[in-house]
Amino acid sequence: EKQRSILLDSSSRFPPPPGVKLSYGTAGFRADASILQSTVFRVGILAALRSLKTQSVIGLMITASHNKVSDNGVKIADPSGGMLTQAWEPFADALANVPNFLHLVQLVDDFVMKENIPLEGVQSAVILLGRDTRPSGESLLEAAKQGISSIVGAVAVDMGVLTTPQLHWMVRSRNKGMKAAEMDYFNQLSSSFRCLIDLIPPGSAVNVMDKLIVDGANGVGGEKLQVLKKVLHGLDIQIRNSGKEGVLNEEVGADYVQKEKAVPRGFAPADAGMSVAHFQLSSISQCFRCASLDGDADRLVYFSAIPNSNNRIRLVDGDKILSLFALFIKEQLSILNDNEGDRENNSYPATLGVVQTAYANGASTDYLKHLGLEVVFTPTGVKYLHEKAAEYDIGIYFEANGHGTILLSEGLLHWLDGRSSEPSLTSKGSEQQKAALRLLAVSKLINQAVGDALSGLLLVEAILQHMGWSIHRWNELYHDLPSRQLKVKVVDRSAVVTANAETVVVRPLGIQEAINAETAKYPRGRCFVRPSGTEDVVRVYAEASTEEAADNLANSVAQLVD
Ligand code: NG1
Ligand code: ZN
Repeated sequence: EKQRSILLDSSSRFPPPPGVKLSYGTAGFRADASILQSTVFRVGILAALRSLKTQSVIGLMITASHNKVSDNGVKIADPSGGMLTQAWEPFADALANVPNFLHLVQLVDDFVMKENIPLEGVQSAVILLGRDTRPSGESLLEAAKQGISSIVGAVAVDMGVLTTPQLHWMVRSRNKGMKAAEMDYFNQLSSSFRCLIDLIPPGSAVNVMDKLIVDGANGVGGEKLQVLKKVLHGLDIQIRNSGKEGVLNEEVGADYVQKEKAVPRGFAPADAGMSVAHFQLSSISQCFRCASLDGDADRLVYFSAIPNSNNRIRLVDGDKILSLFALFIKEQLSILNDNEGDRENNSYPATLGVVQTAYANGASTDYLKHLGLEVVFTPTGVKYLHEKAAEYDIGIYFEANGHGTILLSEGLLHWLDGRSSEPSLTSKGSEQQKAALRLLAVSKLINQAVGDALSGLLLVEAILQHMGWSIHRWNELYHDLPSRQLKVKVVDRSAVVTANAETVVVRPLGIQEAINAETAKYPRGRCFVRPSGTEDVVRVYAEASTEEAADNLANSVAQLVD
C-alpha cells in the first residue's frame, strides 16, 4: 500500500553506518554526529508512531547535552512532557539498529500491528522538533523531518533552537490545551518568579549587594537567558559564555564545573570575587554568586570561587539545590498545616518525598533525613527519579549533577487553589494564604515535565531572597563529604550488573565483596560502581572523610573493575 512504499522509499535514502550499534540509554541515542543521520531519521518514524498511538503531541529533541560539540543525540518527549515510556525503548533500539530498509519496513509493520496503531485513518500526528546549538543540529533535524513525513498523516513542527526543557514544556502545555509558545514559557517563568518575590515576608534581608553571574556553557542556555532577562524584573543577571565566546562545553558548563570543581573559562578572576582589589574591599561573604548551565540547559549548579586558590571553587551542587528547595517547601507546608484556631481544620495531608541517586553526597542524605524528610533512592536516569517523585503530592528529585525538579500533584494544586482564594480576616489565615500562593507559584515556575536550569535558577534566586541568604549561608547547610568519580574503560561494560539502586554489584561475582573490603578500610567510606548509560565506560564513585581517602578508595576499586 501507499504507506509501505513511502516508507521503503524514504528509508532507502538513510542507510545506517555499518557496524554501529546504538542503544536508547538514559538520554536517548548519543554518538558522534557524523553517524547519526539514519538514527535520527528512524527516531522521526518512532515519534510519528508514538503520536498516532497516543493521539497526542510528541516532542523530538536533538541534543547531546554536556557532551562535546562534535557529538549529537536524539530523544523523545512523551505526551506528559516526560521521557519516552520505557515500554517503547526496546522498539527504539530495534528500529535504530535494523540493518536495512526492507527489514525496517517489516519491523514497523509488526510493531504497528502489535501496538494496534491507527495508520492511514483520519488521525493525524503532530511532532514538535527542537535542537540545541550544535552545528550538526540543522541537518539532523532535516533527517528527523524526513522520518516523520514517511508516516502518512504525521506533521513535523520545527520549533527551532530550544533548551531541552523548553521543548518538554511545550509538549506538555500543548497536550494540556494551554498556551505553549516560547514567549509563553518566558512569561510564565517571569510572572511566577515575580509572585514569589512579592510574597517575601517583610523584613527578610534582600541581598542587593550580591550579583549573579551565569555560565551558559557556550550553548543554548545563555542565549535563552538573554531573552528571559528582558521580561524579568527584580534580578540582576550577568551572562558569560553565551555562545559567541568559545566552544560548547569546552572547559565550561555545569558538567565541567561539577566534575572538575573548577572555575569555567570566560570568568575573569574578578567575576568570581578573586581580584585583589575586590577581595580587600569585601569579605568573602560578599563574593559573587555564580551559576553554571549545561549544553542544553537541563542541569544547573552554583558555585563561588575560592579567592587566590588557582581557580578552585566551592561547589553548590544538585544535592544542595534539592536541600534548599526541600527546606522552603517544608516551611510552606508547615505554615499551611498549622491548624491552631482553624475551626474548620482544612488541612491536607500532603505527602512530601525526596528522591536521590547513589551519587548524592552522603552528607546531603543525612541532612535531609535530619530534617525529617522521607528520602528514597532510584537508579541513575531522570526517568526513574521522575517516576518515583510523581508518587508524592510534592516530590523533589535531583541528581548531584544538577538535573532535577519539583512535581506537585493535581490534588494538592486543587486544594491550594481553594486555600489561596478563601476569604480570610485573621492575619493567621493570610499567612496560610501566602504559603498556598507560594506553592502555587512554585508549581508554575518549576518545570513539571523535566529538570530545567532556567526555572531552577529562578527558584533558587527567589528562595535565597526569601531567606535573606547569601550563597555562603546556603552552602553552610551541611558540608559535603569528600568524593571522587573515575571512569574505567572496559571491553564490555554490560558485564557489570547492579542491584539496589545501583549500590551493589551482582555480577561479575566476587566484585562486591572486594569493594566492601576496600570500603571498610576508610572512615565514612562509601563506594559503588555501575556501567554508564551514556558513555562506553564503567563509573566508580567513592566517598570518605578526607580527599585523600576518597581518591585512594576510588583508585583501588577502579583496579578491581579493570
Ligand atoms: P550515565 O552516563 O549513565 O552515568 C549521565 C549522568 C546521569 C544523567 C545522564 C543523562 C552522572 C554520574 N551520570 O549518565 O546522571 O544525567 O548522564 O544525561 O552524572
Ligand atoms: Zn543536559
